[in-house]
Amino acid sequence: MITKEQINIFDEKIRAAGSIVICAHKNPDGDALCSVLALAHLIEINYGKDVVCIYDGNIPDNLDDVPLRRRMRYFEHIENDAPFDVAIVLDYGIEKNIGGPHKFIENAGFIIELDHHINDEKIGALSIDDENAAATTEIIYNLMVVAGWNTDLTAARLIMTGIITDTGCFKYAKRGDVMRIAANLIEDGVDIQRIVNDLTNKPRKTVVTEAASVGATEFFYKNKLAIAIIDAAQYKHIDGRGETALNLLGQMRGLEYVVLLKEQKPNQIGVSLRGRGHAVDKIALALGGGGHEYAAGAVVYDTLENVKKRVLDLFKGVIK
Ligand SMILES: [Mn+2]
Repeated sequence: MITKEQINIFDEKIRAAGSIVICAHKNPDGDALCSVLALAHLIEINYGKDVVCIYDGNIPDNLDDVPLRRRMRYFEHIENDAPFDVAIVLDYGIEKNIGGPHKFIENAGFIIELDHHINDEKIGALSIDDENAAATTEIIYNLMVVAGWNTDLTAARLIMTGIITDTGCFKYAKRGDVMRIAANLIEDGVDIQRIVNDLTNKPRKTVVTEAASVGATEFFYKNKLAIAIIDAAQYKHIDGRGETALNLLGQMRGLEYVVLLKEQKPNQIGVSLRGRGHAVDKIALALGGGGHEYAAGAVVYDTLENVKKRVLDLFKGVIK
């Protein structure tokens, strides 16, 4: 529930701001990127303010066709002469996920956060969080409605892209609310098929590399756990999390858990975890990461071999 008081503070801070910056977590996914762009766009059309949209890491190629994508600026290209009056942090989970933009946040005059991750240490002086929201763009939609903002098709497409990303195209939707929002967005003119086509438009190398890693997958614990590996040489061909590999393995009969280990650099392993009706968030936490119940991840600073051993040990206690 977004309260009148939250809206009033948001309104007052944005009206008074001479400069506004927005960011989300490092290596933004569809929800992180689209929340940044949707909120920046809505602030611009409703308050007439310029908003600086920044990111750290890499934006996956499959988000190239997202509306306003070109507005995203790499944080190191920002000249920070004076601190921003207002910083807005979206979809970030925990503070260290923010990455490079953190320096602009901590200097800012006022910090606002909108997030759907479980997080007890909030960075925002104003927190418009909702752990039940399926996506951060769902919170932005609710803010827009409660505040009575003007909107347009660009904002609607961005909000829908965030929802489609974080619900795995509605597969993980747990509440009717997100479906009702999606229904409203369709009536406002959003074309779901076009968004899904744009999001699944990957380079050949990416698909072939991810498929090869699926082909070499190892299975453990009576074939309930799959571990696929993308080594350093393959990593440069994939883009983002390795969704193609995760989705393909996620279709396998009898499988309960999917793990994808990505050797991002020597001794830096990205771990993506998916549970098929089984929770993986606690395993991600044990690895120093986080995420959602059935889709979570971590980055572990160790060798591929050691990380694989740790993952196997953690699942040993979980799989019956
Ligand atoms: Mn999200």
